[in-house]
This record gives sequence, C-alpha cells and structure tokens, in this order.
Amino acid sequence: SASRPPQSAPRQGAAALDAVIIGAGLSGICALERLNRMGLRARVYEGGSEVGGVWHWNRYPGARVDSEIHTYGFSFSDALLRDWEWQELFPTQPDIARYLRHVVDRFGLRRHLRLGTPVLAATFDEAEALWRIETGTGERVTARYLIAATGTLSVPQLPDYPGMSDFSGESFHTARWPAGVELGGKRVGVIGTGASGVQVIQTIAPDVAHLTVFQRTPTYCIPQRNRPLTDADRREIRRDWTRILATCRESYGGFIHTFDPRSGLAVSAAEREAKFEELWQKAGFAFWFGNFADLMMSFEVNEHACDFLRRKILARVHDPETARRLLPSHPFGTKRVPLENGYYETYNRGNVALVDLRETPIEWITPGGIRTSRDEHPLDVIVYATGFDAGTGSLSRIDIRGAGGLSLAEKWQAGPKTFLGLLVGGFPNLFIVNGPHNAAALCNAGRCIEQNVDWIVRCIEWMRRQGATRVVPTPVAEEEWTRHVLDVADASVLAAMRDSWFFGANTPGKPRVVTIYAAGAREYRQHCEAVANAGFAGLELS
Ligand code: N01
Repeated sequence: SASRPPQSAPRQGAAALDAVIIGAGLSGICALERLNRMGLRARVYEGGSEVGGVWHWNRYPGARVDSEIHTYGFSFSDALLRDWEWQELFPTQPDIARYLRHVVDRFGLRRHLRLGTPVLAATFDEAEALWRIETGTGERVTARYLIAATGTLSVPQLPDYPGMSDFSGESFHTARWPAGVELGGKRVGVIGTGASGVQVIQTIAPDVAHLTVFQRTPTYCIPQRNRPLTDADRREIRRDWTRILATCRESYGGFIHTFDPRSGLAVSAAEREAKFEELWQKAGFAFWFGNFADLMMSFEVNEHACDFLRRKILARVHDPETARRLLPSHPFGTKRVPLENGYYETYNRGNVALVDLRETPIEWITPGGIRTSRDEHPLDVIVYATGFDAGTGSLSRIDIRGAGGLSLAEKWQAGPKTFLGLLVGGFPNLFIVNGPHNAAALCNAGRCIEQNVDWIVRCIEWMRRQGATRVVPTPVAEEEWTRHVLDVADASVLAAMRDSWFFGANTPGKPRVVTIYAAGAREYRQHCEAVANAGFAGLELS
C-alpha cells in the first residue's frame, strides 16, 4: 500500500514547470488540457511542425479513423461537441488533424506548445525530485512531472532489403508520405497489408497505372461501412451523448460495440451464422467487439468466425488463385483487424496484382523495381506500409534516465516492465499515456487516452494533497502487473500468433514479449480504479 506522507516539508518551486508533456497528439493535447485546467504550469514539446501526432504524420491517401468519430473525439467539453460538425462516420486524416488544431486553439492551449522541438533526453534529478529535459533545439527545462505522450505507433519501421537506397523512383513509408506526390499514370508497389496498407491500396488503385501489392501475411479485413453523417445523425449523437460515452466505458474496447454475453458455442450453427452475418453488415468493429463474448478466449469460437470471413473473401474476389492468397490462417484478432471499404474488390481490377511473399520472397530492391525469387516487378514508386516500432519504440529513442542513472531503454531491453502501463519502477514522476501494457492498443484511442489522463491527474492531485514530490511504483507492484499482462496474453487466442506488432515481431532485435494488455479496456479501467480507490496501493510517495 502507499507509504506514509513525508514528515518534512517537500522542496517546492525548484522546477521551472510543473509538467513537461512529450508529444502533441491526442494524448498530449488531452494531458495539456487537463493539467492546464488544474492550474498547473504544463508545456508540450512536439517534434512535428503541427499538433496531431498520428493524424499529423499519417498523410497517405485513404487514411481515416477506425472508430465511429463521435466516440473518438474529446469528451471534456459539451460546447466542443455542439459546435464541431463531423461530416462522415469515419472521417479522413485531414478532417481529424483540423479538429485537433481547432481544440488546441479553442481552449487556448497553443501558447503552451513548442512545435518542431523533439525531446532528446530527460534525466531525473534525485536531489531536487524533478526531471531535467533537453530538446533538439538546445532548450533545457526542469519539471516535476514528465508525461510521455509519445504514442504506441509513432516510429516508422522500414524493412532492410538489399538495394533499397539504389531505387531510382520515389519510395517512402506510409507515415512519412511526402507532400505533392503524384501517382497518376505510375506503376506503384505497396509492401505491407496491415491497416495502413489496406487503406492506401483500396484508395490509390483506381488512380495508378498499375498497382502491385506485396503481401507477407494476409489479414482478416472487415467492412468499415463508412457513410456521410446527416443533420439527424448529429442531433441524435448530441442527444444520446451521455449514454454513448457510458456504453463505451463499459465495453471491452472503449467502442460503441459491446460483446454478446453468450458463448459462441451455446448457440446452434445456424444462429451463429446469422449472428456473424448481422455483425458483418454493421459498421466499424462490430464483428470484433460486438461478437460472442468468448471470441478471443475460445479457439473453437474464433475458428468459426475465421471460417465465416474466409468465405466472404472467396465470394468477393473473382480470381480463385488471388482469393486463396488472401485467406488468412491465424486466429481472428491476433493481428489488428483492418477496416476496409472495397479492399477485396480492388483485386478484381485489371491493373492490380497480388504477390505472395511467402511463395516468392523479395530478394532485393533494384534501381527499377522489386526483384522477388521469381520475377522482377518494374516500379516507379514503392510505398512501405510496413508498420512501426510499436509500443516501446518512441520511448526507447529518448534518452530517459531515472534514479541512479538507470536507462529506460536498457530497463526494457528484455521487454517492458510497468505498473498499469502508466508508471515504471526506478523512474519517479514519469507517467506514460497510452504506452505498453496498457489496454489502449486494442482500444478506441480517444476513450482510453482520456481514462489514462484522468488517472494520472488523480494521482498528481493525490501527491500534491500529501505534499509529496516523488511517486514511484514499488518493485512488487510492477512485477505483479507485468506478470498479469503476460498471463492474460497467454490465456487468450493471442498466444497462438506472435508475429505481429502486439509482440514486437516486426522490429528486428526486439524480444517477442507482449506489449499490450489483452483483457480489454473495461477490466483495465477497473484495475486502475481499484488502485486509486485503495489510496494508490502499489505506489511509494516521498
Ligand atoms: O502496420 P502493421 P500498419 N517485408 O504492422 C508487412 C494502427 N493503424 O501501419 O504481417 C514484407 O499492422 C507486415 O507483414 P506481416 C493500427 O493499430 C490504424 O498497417 O508482419 N512485409 C504487415 O502486412 C495498426 O495495427 C489505422 O507478415 C513486411 C505490414 O507490413 C497499426 O497502426 C490505420 C515487412 C505492417 O502492418 C499499424 O498498422 C493505420 C517486410 N520486411 C494504422 N515488414 C486506423 O485506425 C512488415 N511487413 C484507420
């Protein structure tokens, strides 16, 4: 349980700022707004030239959100909800980036931002109980609390094929899409078929001369069923706002979808099929997070869902050979499920070809294209939709040093160790939003980020009430949470498929350790609340 408050008066006022927040994405903006509202002196450092985080960087054609937008935006202001008019159920990247800029301006947060200013290093000063922060522009500042809002998927991961730098056309990662790229009339290759690859493939196919998709592992994609929002929709959303938020709060993934409480084995085959079809017809992640309650725990139920989705793919793709290559074999949901709008039909186009890298791996990138073990594919543009150094990537690139000079990257070398994904042993006053061991990776980011920030704010308020200057999880608390995260993954269908960013698989040299908390957002929140309600059990104050 929490240690007793210190007897002597804490050192106060030594830090220039109360809090430094690293990153101005959804998490950083949310944390800034809350701390600012509390009256704390908080500042955000952001490497990008604008706010937005993933919505600033991921400017590839077709980038759009996978959460129903009214469940994704900030919930702290009724006025914001009333005034902002979303045009689509799943809006595009430019619309969401515009919304985030609007939030920053409307709530007077811009003066607390330093854009174009990446944080390079942060060192905990034990004598003063504060963080010393250094930025890429040479700024040095001190703060009592360091809030890492650095994102789960913010460091692009490129493959290391021989010859990549010799390619004579244009090549880039989806998350670093350059301005002014013209794809019309060009031969384009896309490597990777995760959520980014699927969005870019289905969007650019009609515009390019020829598109070659290089697929290593097929995934189950489910229909997004995006549509324009009407005035009636917007009225309904505003009217039902409280209920919508409550539903998200009690759901597995922070989405509007909630699991069917029945087991998928407690119903007849016909009922199961009817349920799958009903879910498949719905928008968003209904098929995932609105499915039978044991979808992610029972291999048998999961396989029924996989079989259903494989039949959908076979029915949509005309060429039987291409359809066969698109059929996944891993359990559903063990890789993040992309939402699609006509993705499978893209393969019925005359100008689109699918290369299966399991049959014919890429051998090298030539000046004129991509050479597999079988053919040379001539290309003008190569798009790397190859994902991110997920979970720990952004934090391990900052030189973060805790008590005794301990390096966070070194501490996490064999996999992350955290308490609730929010705090790290040996790193006092460091709070991580939406980091590893958090439910956020399988969650509707808007909702889970707010939950994280609420908890952090509550913890800081509690510290300040006690007159404490230092908070850190006990070794036992950290060990127990880390064990629990691993156990939950082992008990679910996730254990059967470790070739995904959930396990760091796409980043060479990374240990295959689960980085996500798979029990879901609701259970995660209950853990967080139990800790806070028990006087922040597991934390040590001084
Ligand atoms: O990245 P990924 P992403 N050679 O890691 C392949 C979120 N997101 O950018 O599966 C050949 O999922 C790799 O193949 P394999 C979302 O959480 C959200 O698409 O490893 N191929 C895979 O096909 C998502 O999960 C949204 O065998 C290589 C692909 O590249 C996360 O971001 C939109 C390769 C990488 O897929 C990441 O998605 C977009 C290699 N060397 C993203 N290395 C929305 O909400 C990797 N691949 C809408």
